[in-house]
Order: sequence, then structure tokens, then C-alpha cells
Amino acid sequence: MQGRKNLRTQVAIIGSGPSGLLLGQLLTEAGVDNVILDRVSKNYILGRVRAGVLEEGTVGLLDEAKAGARLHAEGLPHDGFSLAFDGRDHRIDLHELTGRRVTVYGQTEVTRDLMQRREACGSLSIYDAADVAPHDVDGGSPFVTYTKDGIGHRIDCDFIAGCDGFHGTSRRALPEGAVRSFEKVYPFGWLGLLADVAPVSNELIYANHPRGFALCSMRSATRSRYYIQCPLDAKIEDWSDDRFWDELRRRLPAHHAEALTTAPSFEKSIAPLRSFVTEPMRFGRLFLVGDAAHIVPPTGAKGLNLAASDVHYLFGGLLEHYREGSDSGIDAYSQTALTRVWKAVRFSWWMTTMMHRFPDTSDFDQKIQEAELDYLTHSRAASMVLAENYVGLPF
Ligand code: RFL
Ligand code: PHB
Repeated sequence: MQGRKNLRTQVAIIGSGPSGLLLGQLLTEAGVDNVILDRVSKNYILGRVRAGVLEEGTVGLLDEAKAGARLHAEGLPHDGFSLAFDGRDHRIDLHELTGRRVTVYGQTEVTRDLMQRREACGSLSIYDAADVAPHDVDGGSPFVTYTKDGIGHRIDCDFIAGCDGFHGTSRRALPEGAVRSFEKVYPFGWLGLLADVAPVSNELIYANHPRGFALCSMRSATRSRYYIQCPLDAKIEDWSDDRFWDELRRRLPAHHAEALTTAPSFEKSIAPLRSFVTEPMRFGRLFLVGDAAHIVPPTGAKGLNLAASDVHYLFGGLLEHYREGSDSGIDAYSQTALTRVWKAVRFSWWMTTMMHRFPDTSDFDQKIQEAELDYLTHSRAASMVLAENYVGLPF
């Protein structure tokens, strides 16, 4: 390869999604040098539509990264949400039950704010980097190689953070036998749509209906995000906007269906649902963070928030290493992060199981689901369990 260029940094971060950007920004603010690498462009990343609900802990970390100003100005604080079934709304009052709330603010905007802050600080991000690969993570001198514009590069570093999502390279670079994976694939997906229209309700609605699950969410007072459960083999071209709106209406209580206003969609996509965890989340000097280590179905709104709590633990450990010369935080990272990860995996699986129609559901299973929803919305103790997990377990 021609013209190889070498660079040195303290922490090389693979992936410029929310976990890579948040970790990078916290490190930069703390004076720890870092470089972020992503295989795609900045605009491609900003074109992705994903999460929408932030826990208070995530908001706190964005503040710590000095990227929270717009979130506080434009984010929508939500004190509760509705579980709709039996043709009615059953409100879960998050704030009354837990004293906490969540903030509705799109992942795209979180990403944009972190990118802007990074740029303002002058920290290095390299986009459109091909063939990114971590090396020598088990030794004392790890490095990352990549190609850009046909030229090979090498970044020497102290640590590598694998923040490159479920399809990234970091997890795959670990030697077979060093990690164990746990996986559950669900027999349905979510078909999601984004449209510039006022949300049907000012709080989120999670609907359990004989025709399948539906979710009414939003990005702002004028932008709505809706999802419906769909078969795994559903094809986007079979779903015109009209067909989507009709199906959504059928799955909502009548008063919401009547109030629903529609507009042409400007984004429509299908996401499969999966639970996945890799253990451990550290191998030598390589740390797996966020979706690179674990995936949850979106029903509990936990994916991005889990990425943020991983970052919190890893950042704390790295800071301890650089400031105090102690490795106890980074040594504890995998176990500490996984303890919280598994609780969110359990919650997301439980909410998914309770809210969706499974192809093989028996009459017995159906009765159990109905009893669970009734119990959940009529017992304060049960509502509290749901609320405590939804607003986010402490970290
Ligand atoms: P990301 O966002 O996937 O970012 C990974 C980055 O790594 C880059 N990359 C590589 N770079 C270099 N070399 C390689 N070989 C690379 N391979 C990949 C990618 O280009 C990318 O830029 O992972 P990260 O940062 O860990 O963030 C995780 C979150 O994105 C994810 O957990 C959430 O979006 C999940 N999620 C939700 N989470 C919530 O907390 N609340 C929600 O309401 C919520 N809703 C959702 C969701 C995810 C969804 N989909 C589509 C998966 C709704 C949906 C529909
Ligand atoms: C979203 O707004 O995209 C969203 C909200 C709540 C969820 C999942 C996705 O549980």
C-alpha cells in the first residue's frame, strides 16, 4: 500500500454512532486524546432514523459532554405513556410512580449535537474509512488500520473502543472462544414511518391489538413517528402510506383512530427484532460498547440508553486509568456494564412479549397476556415495576 501515514492517540474509537461520539466527547472534555473512525460519511449517519426516548441518565451524560443545550430547549419531557388494549388507554404515570420522566428527542439530533460539539473542540473524526481493523488488542501496543482514498493508515493507541454497532468489525475481531453470545430472534419486525404531522396524542401510545402491536411516537409537536408490527417477510414496496395509515388506525382505540391526521411519509423502513448479548465486553485493550456488544428489541426504548450507560462505565474506568493510574475501573467494565445490560435485555424482551402477537400464540398464551396487561395497569406495584424500568435503572 502506498503512502502509509501513522498517527498516535490515547483512545481509538471505531464507530461514530451515539456511543462512539458520546465516549469521544466525554474523553475530549476530560483532556484525553481520541480519534473516531467510521466507515460511512457524516451525512449518511445523520440520515438514519432510530431511537427517540432518552432516560434521565442519558440526558445527564449529554450534559456532561456539553452537548445538551439543544436537547433541553427542544426535547419534549414526557411524564407518562399509554398502554392501549381492550379499546382503551391505560396511562402509566411515570412521574407519579418514580419521580422521574423521559425526554423525547431523536437519536439523529443527539448525533448531530455531539458531532457539532466535537467539531467545535477540534477533535479528529475520520469518515469514509474502509477496512477498519483493530490489531494486537491482547498485547501492550494495540493499533487500528484503515484505508482512505486508497491509502493505508495506522493509528497506534493505548485502548480501542469498539463502538461500531451490531454489524461492526470489532466484535468479529475477537478470537473465537474468547466470547460467548446469547441471542433471541423474534418472529416479526417493525414497519416504521416518519411524517410531518402533529402526533395523535401528546404522549406515546403502545397498543396491543389482535391485528398486532402498534406504537405512536413523535419527534416534535409537528413530526410523528409511527410503527406497526409486521411479518418478517414484509416488503416495504407493499406498504403504501395509505395501507400503513389504515392498518395503524385499526390497531388504535377508536378515539385515537378518529383523531389521527396523516401526511405523506418521508421515511419508511422495516426493522427486525432481536435480543443479543456478547460476553465479555472486553478483550485485552479492546472494549465493546453499545450495539457492538448487545441489541434489544425497540419496545422498551432501551438501545441508545444502554449504549450511554456502557459509555458511562468505560469513561469512568479510562479516567481512573489516566488520572490515578488505576485499572480497577476498566477491569470491572465488562461485569458492571453486563449487570445493567441484562436487566434491560430482560425488560425489553418482557415488554415485547407482552405487547406483540406471536404467530404461534395459543388461546392459553393469549389469556395470560390479557391477564398480565390487566394486572400491570391495575396494580400499583406492577405499574411501578414497569415505570422504574422504563425511566431507566440507575447507573
Ligand atoms: P450505531 O448507532 O449502530 O453506530 C455504529 C457506528 O459504527 C459504524 N461502523 C463502522 N465504522 C467503521 N468500521 C466498521 N467496520 C464499521 N461498522 C459499523 C456505523 O457506520 C455507525 O455509524 O451503534 P451505537 O453507537 O452503539 O448506538 C446504538 C443505537 O443506535 C441503538 O441502540 C438504538 O438506535 C436502538 N433504538 C432505540 N434505542 C433507544 O434507546 N430508544 C429508542 O426509542 C430506540 N428506538 C432503536 C429504536 C433502533 C431502531 N432500529 C432501526 C435498529 C428504533 C429503531 C427502529
Ligand atoms: C421512537 O420514537 O422511535 C421510539 C419510541 C419508543 C420506542 C421505540 C421507538 O419504544
